[in-house]
Amino acid sequence: MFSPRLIARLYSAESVAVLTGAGVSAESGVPTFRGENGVWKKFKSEELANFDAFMRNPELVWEWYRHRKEIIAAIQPNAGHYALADLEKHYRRFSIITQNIDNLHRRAGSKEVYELHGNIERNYCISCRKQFPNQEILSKPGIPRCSDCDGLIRPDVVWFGELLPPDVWDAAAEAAAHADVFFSIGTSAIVYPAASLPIMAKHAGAYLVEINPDPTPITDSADEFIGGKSGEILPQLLQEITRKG
Ligand code: BV8
Ligand code: ZN
Repeated sequence: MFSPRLIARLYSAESVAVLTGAGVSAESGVPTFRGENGVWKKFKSEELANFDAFMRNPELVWEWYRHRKEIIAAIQPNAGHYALADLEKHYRRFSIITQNIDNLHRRAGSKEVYELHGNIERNYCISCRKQFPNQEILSKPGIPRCSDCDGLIRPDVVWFGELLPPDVWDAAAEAAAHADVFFSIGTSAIVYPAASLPIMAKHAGAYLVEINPDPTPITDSADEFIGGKSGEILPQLLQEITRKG
């Protein structure tokens, strides 16, 4: 399943970076965005994941996020998350750059995690930016309002048309630029600027590996494409590396 080239590269690598998308959490039961049962299917993304939609219809956007917060509160990391957390221990530098907002990498034990699109367990007031954890706002129905200034509370995620957190983006871009091996796992590679990271890494000299059941727009640029589910492939990769290690 893994080429001798990849194993040799992983064996000699100092620095590894991994971009993950919704596919890595699919086997935990988190619906992806663009799959057949994707969350975008019921709603169109422009109706939900952008600030104007939120200001126009906070009720609908909060209904969607309450639904997703409930799903995410009830699930566990899968074997793919745990394999990535174990792989981290074998490298001087191992960065997880995730588009996912479900916090599953950290819950699986990964330490260096860059959340490009925020975290659904965090919320903040749009007027005074006071932070609110889920348990504080999910207990009450309707649109959550700030206890200090009565401002609208929003999920701490990056919506379309919004800038990614500059410090997180800078750290992710730096990790991609210095990776000996860069993995793109479980992402359709169509949301920017996240989708530019695999190509940035390859141009900087990384060996680019894609893990996905289906090809994506970056598959042709990858040095290696491993077709299949991350929850099945990653534990086998860990076994291969630790066997040799
Ligand atoms: C910005 C957070 C700039 C909220 C999300 C036209 C061209 C190019 C770009 C643009 C354009 N028009 C607009 C843009 C920019 C836009 C963009 O890229 N749009 C796309 C759709 C074209 N980007 C932005 O707006 C970004 N901001 O650019 O700001 C700017 C500049 C100046 C001033 C102001 C601003 C912000 C983007 C972030 C949006 N937020 N989510 C939330 O989650 O509620 S995006 C959303 O999509 C999620 O974060 C998700 O992670 C992300 C990417 O989706 P994927 O993770 O890839 O998931 P998907 O379902 O698509 O794919 C799953 C994959 O897994 C599939 O390939 C499947 O085969 C695979 N899979 C399935 N099962 C498994 C599996 N793989 C492995 N194992 C399995 N078991
Ligand atoms: Zn406030």
